[in-house]
Amino acid sequence: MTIHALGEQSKDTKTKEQAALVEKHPCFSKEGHRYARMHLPVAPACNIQCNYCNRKFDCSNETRPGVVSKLLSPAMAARRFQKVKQHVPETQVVGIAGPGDPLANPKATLASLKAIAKVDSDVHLCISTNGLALPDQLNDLIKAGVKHLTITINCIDANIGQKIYPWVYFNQQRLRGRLAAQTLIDRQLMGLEAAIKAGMLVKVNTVLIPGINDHHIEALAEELGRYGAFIHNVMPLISDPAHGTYFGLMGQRGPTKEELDQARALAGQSMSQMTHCQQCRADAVGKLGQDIDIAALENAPASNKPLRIAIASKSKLLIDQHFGHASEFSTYLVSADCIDKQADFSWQQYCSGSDECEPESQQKDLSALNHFDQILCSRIGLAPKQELAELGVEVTTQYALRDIEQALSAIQQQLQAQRSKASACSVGECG
Ligand code: CLF
Ligand code: SF4
Repeated sequence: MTIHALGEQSKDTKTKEQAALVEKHPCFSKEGHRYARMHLPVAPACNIQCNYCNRKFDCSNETRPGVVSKLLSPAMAARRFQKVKQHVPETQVVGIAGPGDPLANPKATLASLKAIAKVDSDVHLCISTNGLALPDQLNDLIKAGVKHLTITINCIDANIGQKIYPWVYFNQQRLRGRLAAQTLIDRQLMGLEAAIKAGMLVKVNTVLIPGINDHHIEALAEELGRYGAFIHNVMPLISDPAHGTYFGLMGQRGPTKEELDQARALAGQSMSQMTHCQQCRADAVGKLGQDIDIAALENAPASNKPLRIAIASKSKLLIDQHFGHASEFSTYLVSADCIDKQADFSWQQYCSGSDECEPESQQKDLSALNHFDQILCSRIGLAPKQELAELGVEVTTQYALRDIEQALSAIQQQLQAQRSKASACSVGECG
């Protein structure tokens, strides 16, 4: 196995452990092209502003401009992953790359990573960040099992940086000018050093902006080499005015192919270069250059694997109990073909049982419920609902006070409808 076919300037991989990490990652190794990656669009906010970014579009650090079709909650992300894995079993990498910055959305990012690891503990977890929050969140990423990291570092000179970043939000303050750029650069380098020390495989992305950082790429790559970054990805600025970015509207052009080649050649003297980047969307799925249509996939036949459903019911006939008051759940397996009653699930109720919610009493660990796909109840508070979503469990009150049988049969009909819609598409009735 040649694991260093990363580009003309490849260097030896340092350890066997790294080799295993590189081998199946389509971005870190050209040989990883047999494998697919999946991005989870769970991170809408950002803590900096780049002049090549318009928040209506995906993060330009990792994505070509184009709206994310739909933001996902961690629970939705886990379900999408299950579906993708069934249809694209080569999916070896799950990344979070926007549409904002994953570390500016730490709760959703970490919850999504946890939910994915629960579904498949072997999948490689990958994060792409601007690096501002990295020093604070590195430990959490390591604990979550992230081993592949990308930091977008466009320069290490704040005089250049202030032309790229109009502001940086740090320590509850909006910084501007040179101070903003210096703060970001310091944090990026601090995070880079710590991540490498912790054994992560770190790629650095640099957006090449003619007249702004093109003369600086060689010095930047030298510094990245000194730190021990694994690979460098010099990407061309995309600055179509139609995208509404500051650079696009100001007429800042992107590099020509010759300029890009030259920058990569200069940077390649110090750093292995990635040259096969697709500047993908924050919701991209599939092998690089062969993205699959996620909307079509979401309409694909439901798996035969039944949904595991828990119901909060006092009467055992109706869905008539508040989630917080349930001390046991009726449980069912529901698929397009059958509804099977399972053993009741005993549970230490979440609230004290009084009519009013008492926040201080709501401290229970909900992870024992994480083997259910859905919980049906009459009411639920926002906090447990969010916490369960982060565990990959969807809670719905849409069947409140309805008959259990009717609710389960409505869910089954949805699964049947999904199945027939997908089979109609597969015989060419679409479009
Ligand atoms: Fe995604 Fe980025 Fe991970 Fe790859 S993409 S988070 S490292 S799994 Fe890859 Fe896409 Fe280029 Fe990014 S081709 S934009 S480098
Ligand atoms: Fe946009 Fe990404 Fe820059 Fe944030 S880090 S401003 S989302 S390009």
